[in-house]
Amino acid sequence: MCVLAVRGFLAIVCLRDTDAVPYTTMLTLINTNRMRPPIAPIGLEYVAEAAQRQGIDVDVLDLGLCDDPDAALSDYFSSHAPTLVGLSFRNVDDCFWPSAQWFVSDLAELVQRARALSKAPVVLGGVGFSIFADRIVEAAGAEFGIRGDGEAAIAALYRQLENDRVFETVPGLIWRHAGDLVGNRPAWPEVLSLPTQRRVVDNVTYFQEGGQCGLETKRGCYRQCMYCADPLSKGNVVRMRAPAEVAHEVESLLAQGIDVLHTCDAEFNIPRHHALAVCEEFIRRGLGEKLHWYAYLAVTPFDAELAAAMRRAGCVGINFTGDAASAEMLATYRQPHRAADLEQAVRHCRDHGIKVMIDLLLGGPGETPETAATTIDFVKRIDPDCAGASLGIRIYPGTAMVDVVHSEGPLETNPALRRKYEGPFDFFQPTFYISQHLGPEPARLIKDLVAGDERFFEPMEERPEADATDHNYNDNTELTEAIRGGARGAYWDILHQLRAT
Ligand code: B12
Repeated sequence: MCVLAVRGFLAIVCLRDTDAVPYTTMLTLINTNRMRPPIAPIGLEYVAEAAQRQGIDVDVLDLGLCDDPDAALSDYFSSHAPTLVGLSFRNVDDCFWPSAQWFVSDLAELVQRARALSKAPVVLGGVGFSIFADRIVEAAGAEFGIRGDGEAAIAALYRQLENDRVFETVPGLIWRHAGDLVGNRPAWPEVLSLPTQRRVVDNVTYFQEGGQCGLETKRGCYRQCMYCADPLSKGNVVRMRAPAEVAHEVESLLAQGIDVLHTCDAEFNIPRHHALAVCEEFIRRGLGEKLHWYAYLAVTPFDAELAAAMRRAGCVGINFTGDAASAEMLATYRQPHRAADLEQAVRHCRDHGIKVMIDLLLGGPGETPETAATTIDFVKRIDPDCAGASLGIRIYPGTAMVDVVHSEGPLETNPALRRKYEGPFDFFQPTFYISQHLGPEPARLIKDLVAGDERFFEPMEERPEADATDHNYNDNTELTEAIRGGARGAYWDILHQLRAT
């Protein structure tokens, strides 16, 4: 393995047995995510290691850690002629109203740039990418895209490019055939095994600059929350890793000095038995004493036994997908939990010394000032450490949210729809739903309901001058600086601690 420094950062990692031989046949994987604080490209890392296990020479060019991505690309391609270039595209947009930043144009520029520097075909992949796969392949002008899990698919594509080009055999592949885009079903293998050392990406720098590193214990979600895109990118069947494999990965990260983690599962406790098994394995290996970790959880199933096991296994913070506490809005969002479950969940966290954050989704179909007040007042009373008062639902094609919006009449005249782009409505671009019943200044209304309660992360107002800070993790200077100053943990916890000082 060789590591090359690009302008002060470790940006290129080559996975080869020897550095001496000039390679012309290889797979180059590029991380395109440059948000700050930086999040390590765990998906790209799993893909790189899987390709390497299949005997493919892999380079990882990490633009997330470069001062000057353009120069890094030129430097790299001046001495490398890969067979295939893969770009990971994690965030299609920032999913945050009213900033509504969209990154597809940047990706298209990058694809152009790669094409100018290399003859290799370009394949796109990633979690955000998988939600809109066809549209992004088209918009970015790439030759290929892989929707869903990338581990098996990337090796299969690479082999087909070297051999017979039978693209129908590559899971999740999108390609051009006779001028049209065609696609295969994604690979969401039921048995999920990801043996990994976590040394392909410079996780140590990501830890220092990003405050935590990611870890997956499972993929996929069978819940049917009306707004959620996870089933589109990860499938609707839960696929679980063996707890021993997960624990081994934690040990590899600990060996690098990385001792604060965040799960990358949709919800850690679905299913509960697997969450418990992972915790028991961590406890058995004594990891709970060496590690702090945070997780996203559904509000149910959660009980004292799971809370106790999570704490003993090193969990220090849980972010619950609360959405709402009003019965009407919970039903609208298709959440199986009730307000009382939310109260129980907070109590279990308190009893077991776990910090607790409740993510709310305000402004969905049917939200009124009364339902919003019910939710906010209830959350104040049950007293979590923090609550994210997000306002506005990003509408993803292929979710039930789209059916609801269409059932409300023509898009053009629907007062609930918010966007920053011109022309016909297109949910490929960030389009948000904020119930019109919240009036002309919904963020103001929510802020009034929050009434300065510091436990809440408030929504942003549409008037740009109105907000000094926010809890958008896209280019968040406050967070980035705190992490540089030594803060570690989930971003809500870091922001919460900053407020307390
Ligand atoms: C955990 C998480 C977080 C954590 C990250 C913690 C950490 N240390 O990793 C935190 C809370 C920090 C976070 C923040 C944000 N997040 Co987030 N996050 C997730 C979550 C739950 C998991 C992502 C993940 O790592 N998955 C695990 C990896 C292994 O999977 P993967 O990346 O998909 O990779 C696989 C495939 O995609 C593919 N693949 C990946 N790369 C490549 C490359 C090639 C070439 C190929 C062929 C294949 C391929 O193969 C991989 C292995 O099979 C997802 C939702 C979800 N369930 O996936 C949202 C999600 C990715 N987040 C999202 C967003 C919007 C954000 C923020 C922008 C929010 C904000 N405004 O603050 C920030 C961005 C932060 C940043 N710097 O990038 C959105 C993106 C959707 C979109 N509209 O683009 C998602 C999908 C949630 C959602 N539905 O809204 N997030």
